[in-house]
Amino acid sequence: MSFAKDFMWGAAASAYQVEGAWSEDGRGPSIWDICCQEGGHVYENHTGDVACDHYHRFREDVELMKEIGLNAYRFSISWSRLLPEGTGNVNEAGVRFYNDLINALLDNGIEPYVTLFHWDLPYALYQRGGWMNPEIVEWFGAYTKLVAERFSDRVTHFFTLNEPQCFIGLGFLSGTHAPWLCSPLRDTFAMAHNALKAHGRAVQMLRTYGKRPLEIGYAPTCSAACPEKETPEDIEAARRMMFSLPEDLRNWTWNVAWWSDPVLLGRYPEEGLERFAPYLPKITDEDMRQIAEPVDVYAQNIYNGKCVRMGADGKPELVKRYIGFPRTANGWPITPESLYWGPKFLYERYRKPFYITENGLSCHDTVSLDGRVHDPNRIDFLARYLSQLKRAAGEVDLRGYFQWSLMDNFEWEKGYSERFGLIFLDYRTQKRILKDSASWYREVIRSNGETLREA
Ligand code: GCO
Repeated sequence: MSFAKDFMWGAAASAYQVEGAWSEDGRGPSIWDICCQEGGHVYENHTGDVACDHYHRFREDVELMKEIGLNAYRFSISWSRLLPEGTGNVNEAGVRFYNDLINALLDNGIEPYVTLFHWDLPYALYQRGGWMNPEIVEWFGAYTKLVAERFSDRVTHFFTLNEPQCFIGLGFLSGTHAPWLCSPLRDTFAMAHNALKAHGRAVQMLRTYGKRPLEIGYAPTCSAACPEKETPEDIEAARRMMFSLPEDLRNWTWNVAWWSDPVLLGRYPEEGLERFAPYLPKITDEDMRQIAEPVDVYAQNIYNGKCVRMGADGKPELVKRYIGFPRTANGWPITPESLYWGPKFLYERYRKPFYITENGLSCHDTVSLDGRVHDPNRIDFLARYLSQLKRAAGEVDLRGYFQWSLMDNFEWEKGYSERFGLIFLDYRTQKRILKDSASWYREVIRSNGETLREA
């Protein structure tokens, strides 16, 4: 099997994780700025105040993207860099930064893919209720209108939200992400519904104010369900597990269907409407119409998956991982088949052209005596996963793949302790070093995946 001739090979990053310049040139604070600066939650109290200083070094970084041979770069816009209070006054210096970044990408033949929201909610809006306040739908709409007016003459590809499972689930259920809250269940369902409505409002604004035909998508995340054996029974068991809802309500956000059925199918899953009924906000037909504003593509961040077989009772059951199962530096399981079964099941259900918007791993990367960064584990991981994705290319309308991440960066509550990049960052000097995996990835891109083994 081969990837399509126009398949996009990219890498991804996000504003708070790489830009730094947290209060420079008029940028307003986000909840991550405030919640990190107060200390007490992030590894060694790291913050994104400086991060990779991408705000000042983006031209060098675009040169490195070109050296790697990327033909796409997925980045997010800092809402509070454009609108310091989240609404109202526009920070023209912020607009200038993103215009310069977009122009540098296009000048180097790299297609910009913009994520509108990658978790860095303007703190001023958080103070006004944030995702709990239904007004956020229009706040996000107005922000999107500004982005469309200023950038859609050159940017064609937009993803509205990155991983609502995380910014609601980790921020407000487990409390392991900013603003570190363990909110009442009903609040988290209300926030989730507002977030999905905000997604729909953003689609409407991009359609109305876009300056060219746009390709609009959405980037949730999942742990893909993979059959233990490729038998009809185990495949059916995995398919059912893939779209099931968690039993444990305190972990309810970790699912696919509650977040994607409304966007792609126009309805919440029946099972959830029944089980979650005591905690749900008022849901109107107008809400569902807005949430289901048609998108052009669907996407998913997939790092790993779970192994599933059909139980003797006719119900899907998880297969326990064997002792010594391979894991990445941050302990995530290595499951290459998740990049076949995930896209396969998601495409089967939602029938939209599909992107992998994030995939990659953290490694214990260091600079070796020869001054280079050898990361054989990343090369092996990517070779295995991309071979599986290539297998999916025969069944799924695959449009592109974004490696997480372009460069080592601020890994949320883990601070700078995890290294996911194709580019090594020496944070003392901001020196960038292309890792061996960057050179390996360049050959994969040049061959459009032909150098990859058949899965
Ligand atoms: C996510 C986020 C990224 C993370 C990456 C590694 O998927 O959690 O989109 O911002 O940094 O996935 O955890």
